[in-house]
Amino acid sequence: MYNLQQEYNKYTEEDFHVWKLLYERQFKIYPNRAAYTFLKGLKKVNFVADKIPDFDETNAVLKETTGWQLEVVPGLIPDKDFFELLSIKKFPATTWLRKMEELDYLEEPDMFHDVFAHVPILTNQFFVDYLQSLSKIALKHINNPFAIELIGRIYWFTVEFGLVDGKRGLRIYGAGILSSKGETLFCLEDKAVRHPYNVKAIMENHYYKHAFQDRYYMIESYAQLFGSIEEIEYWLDVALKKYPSVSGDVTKLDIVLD
Ligand code: HBI
Ligand code: FE
Repeated sequence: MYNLQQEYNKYTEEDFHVWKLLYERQFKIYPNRAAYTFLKGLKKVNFVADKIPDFDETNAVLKETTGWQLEVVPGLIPDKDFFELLSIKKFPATTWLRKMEELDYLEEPDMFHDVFAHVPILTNQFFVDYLQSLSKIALKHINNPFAIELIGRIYWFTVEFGLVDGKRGLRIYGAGILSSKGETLFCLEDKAVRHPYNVKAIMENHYYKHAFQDRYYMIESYAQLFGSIEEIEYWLDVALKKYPSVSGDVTKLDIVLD
């Protein structure tokens, strides 16, 4: 699709320094915060502080684990391309790293977000089956911005900002949190608002891209996530029937589904 390669020999001293800094800063606050499945996956894909991951090596591990592969993309890509790649078990990933002055926040996801934070959980079969199934629902409605917004909310509150409250206690699996020091600390504090995973509630309310989330949703397991695909299709159909012709900025739209 994009026909891009990771050009490993082009990484600079600063790139390696940024990777190491971000890796160690996150790893230090992960105990009792990052999900067990994420930490297990991090070991499996063999990400370390002193080495920017080589996609060929990462792809070899993913191939033999869940069969997924990393697909190099230049940055944010259109929803159609994004979901098409996920539907064929390819995870879109950038290969460039933020600069030192962007350490704490950057507009677009860089490789630290796409790879360090998103990739380890691609070793979990329930999670990748959920991701692939969700992308297939999106492709069925790819020309309906309202439907894509609702699916985008589900993606946002699971893949990017999801929490899991399993047998080991409350932990983080969402990549948008795991790649951010501030939100990794904030989301588990008492002042953060947390609800049990709820497909209807997630679809009904808009979200903010550039601030800590004003609510988080907790799954009990990745099996529950994969098991919620039918419910996602159900509530999406309810929404499309109740709001047959939505126009304007859907990203700020709050709806009522029952
Ligand atoms: N493109 N590269 C990239 N990475 C993303 O996470 C991404 C994207 N395009 C669209 C998108 N995410 C969101 O709109 C998803 O909800 C589809
Ligand atoms: Fe992301």
